Amino acid sequence: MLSFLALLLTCHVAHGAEVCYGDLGCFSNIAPFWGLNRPLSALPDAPDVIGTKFYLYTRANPTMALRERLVAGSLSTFSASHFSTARPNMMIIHGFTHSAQHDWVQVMVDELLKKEDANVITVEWSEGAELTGSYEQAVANTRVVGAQVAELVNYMGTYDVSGPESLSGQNFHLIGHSLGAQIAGYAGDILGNLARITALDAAEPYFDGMDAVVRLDPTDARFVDVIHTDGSPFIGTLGMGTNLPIGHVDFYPNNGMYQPGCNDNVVSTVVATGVGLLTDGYDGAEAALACSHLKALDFFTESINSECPFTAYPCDSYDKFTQGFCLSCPSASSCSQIGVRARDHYGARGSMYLMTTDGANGKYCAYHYKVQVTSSSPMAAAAGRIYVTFQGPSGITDSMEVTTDNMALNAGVTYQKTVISPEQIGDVTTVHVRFARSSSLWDIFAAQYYTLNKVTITAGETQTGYRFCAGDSQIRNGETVTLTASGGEC
Ligand SMILES: [Ca+2]
Repeated sequence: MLSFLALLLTCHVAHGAEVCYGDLGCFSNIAPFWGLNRPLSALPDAPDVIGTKFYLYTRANPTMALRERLVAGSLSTFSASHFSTARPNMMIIHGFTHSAQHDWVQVMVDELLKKEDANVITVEWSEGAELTGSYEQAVANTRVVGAQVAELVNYMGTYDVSGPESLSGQNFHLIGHSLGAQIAGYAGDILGNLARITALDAAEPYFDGMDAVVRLDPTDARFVDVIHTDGSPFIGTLGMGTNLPIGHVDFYPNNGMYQPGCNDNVVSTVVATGVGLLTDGYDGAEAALACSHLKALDFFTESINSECPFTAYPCDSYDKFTQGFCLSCPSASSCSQIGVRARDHYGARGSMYLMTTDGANGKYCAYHYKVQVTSSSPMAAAAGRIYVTFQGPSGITDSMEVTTDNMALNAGVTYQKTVISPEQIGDVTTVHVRFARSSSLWDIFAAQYYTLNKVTITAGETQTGYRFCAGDSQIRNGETVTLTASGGEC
């Protein structure tokens, strides 16, 4: 295998070449744009082959039918449009096999314009990102599109309505999905003063392990926030996004590899892809094959105007996060919010974790709670599972397991977990604790009841704690005890 790779590499060294496309610059396919992690390195297609186009949406022309084409260097396209230098600028860049005409682009435009009176520009480069071409060619083409994005941003900086403006990259937020995130990186690298890049599941194949000039990295903008949703390895599991931290802040919803509601089994995913292809054509196939990869779009779009904050928490690992160890936000900048509002936590850095729902009820955002259940001491050793439901003035949660499968339940031990509720239930007033005794023969001598000392709940989003004293209640198999909030120690 290695010798085969070496042969490939040798061939490409021998065929190393360069193309130049006027003001966009010259592009070669030798190192650093070639290497072990990119054994096939194509030269980018010419701009007229890629056919990149920029379309402006504003609150005055918010639909695809009313979008206005902007051309770098063409003053008339700007003066005839609704563009205004007084507004912030956002640019949406699609990835491999997509186009600026995909439904998700219009939905994202709608939400951005609902939130803010902005210039929202969509980048169309689908002819350079076609499935009928090769991924290797689309990867190469991202460099030309990145240079074209930078060219337009620079032109907008010098475009003059009523006097000198200095718009440039300072007031720009590029939002890129998959290969579009890498395009944003190239544009930011050229501009040097770009305000922000949001990477939505940035493409992994041919980028992971490459030099920072080849891929998105924190030097490409003053603030780079990354949402990872499909970060399992491409080889073996078909994960299309990078799992590596590549921004100032990297968000890993649900651990960033497999998303709730998506199939994480390669074989059944491939079967589902075939079924999708037969029933719904390409979109059906993609919905199965790229399910987790597309969730980054859903999370970002929902975050724009969501009442639910999409809070994310710094943690050493997702395992520790699910075990309830990381729901505290000791300072204002230690936690962040996934999506548009990540900018409100400019000082927050590093890897952040959060959980979401599977979106079955139309939204993904959820509220996090750390639940701690403490057994009495002394108590007879029990075995089984513990479930907790809690409620406040605005709602009640589902029943959620605090244990992990049937386990030994010993005296004076606290079992804890991070759980989520899709609804904000307000101050927690009541907790219901249920015990399911293990029916395993191995646990035949375990106590017939579990003895509960107290329950503590901490709401991550509000950083508020609630304590519920149980007075050493004995809970038998299948029974539930209901506790109300206590003021002091138990
Ligand atoms: Ca870079």
